[in-house]
Amino acid sequence: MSKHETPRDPNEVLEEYEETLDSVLAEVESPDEATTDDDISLGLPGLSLGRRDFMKAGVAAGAMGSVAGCSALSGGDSSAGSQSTPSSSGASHTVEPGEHDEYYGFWSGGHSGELRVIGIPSMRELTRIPVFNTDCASGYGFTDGTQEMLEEGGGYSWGDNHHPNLSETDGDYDGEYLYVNDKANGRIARVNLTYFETDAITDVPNMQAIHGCCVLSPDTKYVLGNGEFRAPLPNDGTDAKNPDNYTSLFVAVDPDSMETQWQVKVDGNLDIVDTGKEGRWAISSAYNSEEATDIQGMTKDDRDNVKAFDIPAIEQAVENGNYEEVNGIPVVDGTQGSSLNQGDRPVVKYIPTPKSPHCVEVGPNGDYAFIAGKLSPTVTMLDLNALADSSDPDEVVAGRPRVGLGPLHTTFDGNGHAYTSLFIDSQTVKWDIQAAVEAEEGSEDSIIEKQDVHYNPGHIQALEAMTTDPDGEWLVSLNKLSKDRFLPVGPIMPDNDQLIHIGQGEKEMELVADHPAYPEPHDCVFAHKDKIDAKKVYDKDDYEETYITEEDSGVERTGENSVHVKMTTKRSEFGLPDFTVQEGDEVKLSTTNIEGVQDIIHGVAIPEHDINYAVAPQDTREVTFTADDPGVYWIYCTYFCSALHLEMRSRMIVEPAEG
Ligand code: CUK
Ligand code: CUA
Repeated sequence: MSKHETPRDPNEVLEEYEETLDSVLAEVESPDEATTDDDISLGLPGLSLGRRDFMKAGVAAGAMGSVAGCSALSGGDSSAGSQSTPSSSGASHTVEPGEHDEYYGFWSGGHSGELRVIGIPSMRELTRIPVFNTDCASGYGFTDGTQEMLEEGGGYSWGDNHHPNLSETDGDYDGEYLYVNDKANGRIARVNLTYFETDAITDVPNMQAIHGCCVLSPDTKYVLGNGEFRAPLPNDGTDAKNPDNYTSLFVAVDPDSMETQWQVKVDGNLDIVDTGKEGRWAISSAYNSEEATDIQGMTKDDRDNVKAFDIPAIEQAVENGNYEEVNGIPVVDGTQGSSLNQGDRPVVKYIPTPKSPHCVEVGPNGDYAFIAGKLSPTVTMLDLNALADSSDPDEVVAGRPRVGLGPLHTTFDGNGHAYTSLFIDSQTVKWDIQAAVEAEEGSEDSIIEKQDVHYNPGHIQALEAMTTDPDGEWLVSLNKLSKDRFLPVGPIMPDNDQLIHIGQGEKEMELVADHPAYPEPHDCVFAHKDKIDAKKVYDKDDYEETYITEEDSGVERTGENSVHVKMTTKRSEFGLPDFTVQEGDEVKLSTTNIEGVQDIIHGVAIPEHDINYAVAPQDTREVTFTADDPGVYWIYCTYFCSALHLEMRSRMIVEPAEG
């Protein structure tokens, strides 16, 4: 059934909204918060909404739906499937067989620890890049270099990546690197976009959760990270039971060396971070200014302090020696009482903002930071140009439109519009930035339209929205719940990434596709395909490993109990049909794929030794293992490389130790 067929009865729509609200309430249960006839509690202390507010939101959106004839209130009946839907605007996201997408999308994979590369507008998954996880298809985490990198990067077997960021030059993507945080273990990783592989992981000292993560515009001077969890500093057991002495840190990591440069300690929690376009301000959202350790305490106050980090002022403090060194890292005191915050150039400005605000996105021209209220139905716009001279909310708050319930993230089309995800309303709201500046605080005047999404969106992202020059056209809503949108696949359901056509902002939003996502993307970032130069064959000059030729293939004894086995791979044979080692030998196996042809990958699997890895054309990979048990072990190729792929084998013979 087409979503444009029958306009719906407004009463029915209101009823549906009531039901949605009830189910939200059931999910956020809180037995002590009584629900009265007049007030609806979301089970979060300090937050209650008049039932009338809720009705009003429904009616307003309903009116818009009937006037514009759009799908704003079509609710669950939208027929947009994972195939292309013929659309009234003529927007098609179909990419014909053999054609390429226009944009790369880089999706964080949440607690799967990986990144996913998705083509826009087709939404086809192109590849996955293991980052904090291990991956047996590529051998990431099993080969010598990658295993060491994970080991030195903390030795954890998983991570929780949320915020992928592309490196910038002059405020635009330069296609070199992608940086992503590990919220779980306080790490930042770098992905090389020439080969689409993780090449560095930094385990940042003194921090448990690095949640917000961004690069400092316009030239990626630092990768910045927000410590979310407060803990004693140093966290060595001293003062463990006294939350008054816990602290949160903000960190700057060098994008080349990936070494931690400095940290700033602040009051309250940090959450998400984005920077202005001039390299001075990093704005962090925050919750728990109450510095509590439970949910009641964390949500008690009506306002939390958004923090504006003055990067040059912090650098100056470090240079002047105004820091305390903790675990080798200079930690600058950015708490409210710090002497560094008393003069006319404080290192951190505190700006009270309603209420447990979740996100920060700086708009395209760098004038405003948009801070979504989460527990307040508003987005607060900070005037970054006014920030240098004041942190008085009356002077730096440029606008505060009321956008709807549960605003979490905002994105931009580059033509004066902002799009905010509404977690509780399950909508994307499009609004006019200038109108919001001119309107009263709390006004809905700037709202242009609302589009239902399914369901409960977190991040939304439009094409190149984080650059100085967004491209518009497509927007993706990353919805946390899919509920009834897909065939049931057991109780752990996929998320639902929805593609919405926005044009250049002149059009009505149109929902075009649903795409299930494995748990759990949080954020994504898009780059035009021309900005990324992905190589199809390795350049051996880029690597230090010794390239192995067919003549090099052989076994070299390197010690009483160690051997170095070198062999090539090509269609359809390993450089050694067999090789012999002694029981107990430590075997270092180096393999080079000597193919020069793109897309001919060979895999090296050694049964019963827990080894499998891929070698791409012109690449060399190494593994080290112990040959514990005497016997014959067939080594076979795991990538279907030729008609004689099954015959592509070698034998490792492990001779019993003497005596
Ligand atoms: S957070 Cu997940 S929905 Cu890490 Cu950007 Cu807002
Ligand atoms: Cu080489 Cu299959």
